[in-house]
Amino acid sequence: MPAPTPTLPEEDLLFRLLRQLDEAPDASQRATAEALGISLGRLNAQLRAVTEAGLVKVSGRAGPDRRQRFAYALTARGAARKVHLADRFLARKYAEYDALHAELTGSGITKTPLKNRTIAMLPNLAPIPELYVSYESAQKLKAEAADLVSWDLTPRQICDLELLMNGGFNPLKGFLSEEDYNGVVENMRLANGALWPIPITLDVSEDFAAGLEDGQDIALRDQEGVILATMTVSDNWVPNKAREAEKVFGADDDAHPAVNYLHNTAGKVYLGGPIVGIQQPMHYDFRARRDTPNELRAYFRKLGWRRIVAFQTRNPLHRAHQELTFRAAKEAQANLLIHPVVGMTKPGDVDHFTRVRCYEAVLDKYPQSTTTMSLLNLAMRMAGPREAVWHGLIRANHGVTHFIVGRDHAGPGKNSAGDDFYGPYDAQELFREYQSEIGVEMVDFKHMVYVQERAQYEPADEIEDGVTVLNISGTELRRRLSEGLEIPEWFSFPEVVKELRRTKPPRSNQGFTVFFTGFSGSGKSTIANALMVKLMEMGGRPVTLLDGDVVRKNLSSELGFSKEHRDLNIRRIGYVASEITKNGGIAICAPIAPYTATRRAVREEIEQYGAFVEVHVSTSIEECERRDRKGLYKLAREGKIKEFTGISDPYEEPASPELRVDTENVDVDNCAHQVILKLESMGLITGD
Ligand code: PPS
Repeated sequence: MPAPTPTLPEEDLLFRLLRQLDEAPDASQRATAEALGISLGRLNAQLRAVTEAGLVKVSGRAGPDRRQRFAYALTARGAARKVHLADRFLARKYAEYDALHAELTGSGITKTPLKNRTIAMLPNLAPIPELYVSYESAQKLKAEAADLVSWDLTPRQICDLELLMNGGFNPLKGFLSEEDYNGVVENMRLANGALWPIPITLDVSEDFAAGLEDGQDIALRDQEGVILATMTVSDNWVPNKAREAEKVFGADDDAHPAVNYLHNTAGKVYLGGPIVGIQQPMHYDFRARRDTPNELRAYFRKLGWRRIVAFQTRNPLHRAHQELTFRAAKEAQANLLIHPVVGMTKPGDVDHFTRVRCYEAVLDKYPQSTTTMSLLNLAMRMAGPREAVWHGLIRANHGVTHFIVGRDHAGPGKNSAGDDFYGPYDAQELFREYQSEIGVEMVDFKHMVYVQERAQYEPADEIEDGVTVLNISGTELRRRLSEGLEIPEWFSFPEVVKELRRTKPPRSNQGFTVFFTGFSGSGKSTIANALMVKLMEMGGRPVTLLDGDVVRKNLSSELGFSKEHRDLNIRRIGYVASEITKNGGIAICAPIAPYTATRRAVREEIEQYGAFVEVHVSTSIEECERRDRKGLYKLAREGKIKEFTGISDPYEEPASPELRVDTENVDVDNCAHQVILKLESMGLITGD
């Protein structure tokens, strides 16, 4: 007769068994049974059950004692189950805190028997569940994971994973399943009804996804190959990205940075499944300023902070921000948490190193012990209203009670028709609607302006007519910085301005890239060469020419002309140009670069460090073919060269380059001169 299928032990025993095996895998069965307070017979039955359920792995071991013949170790699934059970235990305890709180304050009728109670703690300050396993399990999992298929996480996925693992994205337990994803996209809810506005998905390539089976464990690694987590793949699907863009970001328009990312950077397939956290991503910068949700909660408990208002930011703080946050804290009778995002923000933002140095300077301007700062490794999506709700949920997980939501919170800028994606107060409205579910109270941002007569900042809507109101917009500030103009003390703190100037010297001292694009034979290389010589004559900065042909000989000799290879070629050029720009040099690039999305990616990479000047050499295909300097068009027409740009392969014309030059009616010297004039007008080169 076959042995009856063992059933899994009830929840508490299962948790204690998994914990025991995890903490003391080498203990004898007798010691394990004793630790759990059950008989050896029962333990054996339970061990069979958990082994058959794939939660525990048994391996043989030589030893004198019969009962020590086996060693037990949690599988990745067992470790995940243990974390899940611990969460459920904590959830029960929170319910008990709530009941106790309700009873003591008379705010509810729930009564919980005293014997089930544990210490009372404000709910926002009690620990929240993380997805990490113990250090010992992590060591074991790391060794086991050597055999697993690995996915190398993208920078954005690393940010997401960190917040999944440390509880910042609580209640998520992994990357979204298809059912959860659909719920989030359609109505901001997980399948179980919990509020969650932004899809947290593991996007991968089709090739990678095709090799996976349902229920397979995979290793998630950082860019150096360090294993951060394992994931049990429960879902593997091709999402409808256009739908995601419409619903989550409000429009399927590539002008939105996250929509652009969705279509042009993210993989085609999504994987979903629970995560087992092994270790946090490593950060070498500002370590003392980074806190997990539980570390922040512990900090607030230690300092006795009960009400905390958080300020989310991706920009340097100036006087208006300092005034506004200070007022918000007073209004909410709360302490203040400056909680800047240092993961990924909007392309073109001031880098986080500079910003953190600026924040540190501003921290001194608040009354002592009222304010603290912590860095959040979030990858923003710039999703406006939905993002505000998401930010609120993340802050609730970090233990805050109040959250400042301003005008155009997490706004992505203009859409491709030149209009705003969202209304200026949409974010506040959506937040207000979901406030009680988020569990954090909104403090709405007052737009602060400087009143000259009273020499102070005041909310714009409270100012009477007839006084002089001063304001400097973000664009104006950038202009003043790039042209080395004065930034008045009423606008910012001298320490902040000094930091910004250190990072962003006037444009005439920064590096930049001139990026020519156009058909083969359009004259790109000739103009680029002339430009290089003119710039070298002026002196002051090193000039490097990355010509299409030359790059293909040196950097990209193994590449052909498929879309994939062209993209790779242009990205390599972009990478080298960005390094040159970062280090203060001038890079001149002259590839065909036929695809808009790739040119845009290169632009974004370079604009972190300096200007990107796109020059479209607009010679028509007919003229290029007529000139046919290299005889390639003839060969292309004869079908002897395949995928030839303009003949048998596409060229997407730039819609709004910084400059368009026409070689059909203008000579090379004049074209190069037009570029010089453009550079002058942008402040990149000066007469001196
Ligand atoms: S791309 O698309 O930007 O990667 O192309 P690029 O690196 O600029 O290389 C273009 C030069 O390669 C020669 N060549 C071709 N061009 C286009 N299509 C096909 N199939 C092709 N095969 C060879 C051509 O001489 C280009 O040189 P330029 O300097 O543009 O005339």
